[in-house]
Amino acid sequence: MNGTGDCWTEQERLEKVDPEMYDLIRKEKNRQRKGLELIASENFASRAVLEPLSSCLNNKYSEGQPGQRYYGGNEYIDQIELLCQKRALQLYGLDPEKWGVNVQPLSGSPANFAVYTGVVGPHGRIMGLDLPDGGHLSHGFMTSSRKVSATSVFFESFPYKLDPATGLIDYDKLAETARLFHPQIIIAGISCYSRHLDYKRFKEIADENDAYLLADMAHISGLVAAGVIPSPFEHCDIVTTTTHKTLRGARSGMIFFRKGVRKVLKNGTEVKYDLEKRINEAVFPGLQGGPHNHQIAAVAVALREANTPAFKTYQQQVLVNAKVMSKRFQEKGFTVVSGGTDTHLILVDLRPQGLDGARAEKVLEEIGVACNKNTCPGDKSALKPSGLRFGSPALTSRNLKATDFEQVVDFIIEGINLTKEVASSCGPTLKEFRAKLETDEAVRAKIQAVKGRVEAFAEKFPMPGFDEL
Ligand code: DSN
Repeated sequence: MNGTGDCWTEQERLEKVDPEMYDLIRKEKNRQRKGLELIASENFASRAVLEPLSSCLNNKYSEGQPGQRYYGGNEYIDQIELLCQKRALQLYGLDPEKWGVNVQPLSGSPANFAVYTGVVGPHGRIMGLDLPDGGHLSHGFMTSSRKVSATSVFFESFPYKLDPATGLIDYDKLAETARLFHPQIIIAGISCYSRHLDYKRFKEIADENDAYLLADMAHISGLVAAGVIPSPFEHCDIVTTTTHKTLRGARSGMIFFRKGVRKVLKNGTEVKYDLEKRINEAVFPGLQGGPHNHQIAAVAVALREANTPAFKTYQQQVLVNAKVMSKRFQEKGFTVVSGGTDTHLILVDLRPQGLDGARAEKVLEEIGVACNKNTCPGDKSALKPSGLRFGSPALTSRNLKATDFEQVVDFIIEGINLTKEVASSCGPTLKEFRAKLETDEAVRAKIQAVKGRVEAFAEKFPMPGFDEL
């Protein structure tokens, strides 16, 4: 069945038309089911969310806004996009008189680029958390030798950082640097930072510089929707998000922007926000062509799912499970950056173990645990990260509870111990490490043994959205 309820004939099915691709997708499905998915930005969407993605909506062009399209035949597409907008505003408790939303960005990076393009234009000044400190590429990342992200090529970026002693954002330093850099946008957003953001403090710093405050809530948008962590909407002018992380929707992006009065000058004059037109026009025709209507419909389904008591219960469990992971690691002698977590993610610093993230990530992948290497505060290069980032959203969607997460951490620690064993018996380079890992028979046997137990454990849990294999 596809998203419209039509049945395919046997001959039309992917399995018959393209067995090679069918086989690869089947293998990926198998990997997802048999493994432990701990990448903090991933999740498992429901069957209802996946259905519109393979529907007739894929076929339609609809450049423009609902009611003002450059193509005919958009009667139902308009209704779909308006429904998605309405649900987005409702979910976050936003008054349509004071907030608008654009649901067309293809994902988070394009959403951020559109905001900078529309609001500050070429060479406008932006300040975001540095990537090695937990920020995102699209917050203006550059190094001393290279402008890595296009957001640092087309806009002038200056980072703020963590206090390496605490692993927490150094707001005082941000305020001091902002006074020198005069940013036009300050970005309160993260890719790997496990503590609540102080939006009030961010707003004070933005106001002092007459800058807009942009929250990139991509990682936490599901937690915000459920009301289990502080919301950025009270203090921010613009909020961007992806829709497939904690929000558990289809891969896409959204930009929320304020409308109405921005500030009142000393002489009583009201200054109005003028974000709506600038942001909408930056998305289209500025940066994108036709919106991905199948994604927008699937996001709308996810927004409906997110507006339920069950979703709130899910997000509460996401927080519990992340805390359980953090505590278990600490009890077993590991260092968790910032000493814990307020959200869905944790960052484990492997420097005290004498290890780095790349080697451990590789071994964990081999035993069926998916996570990612990540920089820790004080790391000199994003290319040699010292830590591992873990998140609880995906496995919580598979109904793992606190005790299950303790078992998950124990598997990870087995993997880290194996990493130590291999690292201590080979040469110092990553190449030598990989060679030993891939060819040493005793090491292979140990990996297969742990992998077998990981798979047996993972297969006990339901997998949302998937047909049986
Ligand atoms: N790739 C996402 C993450 O892992 O945080 C952000 O884009």
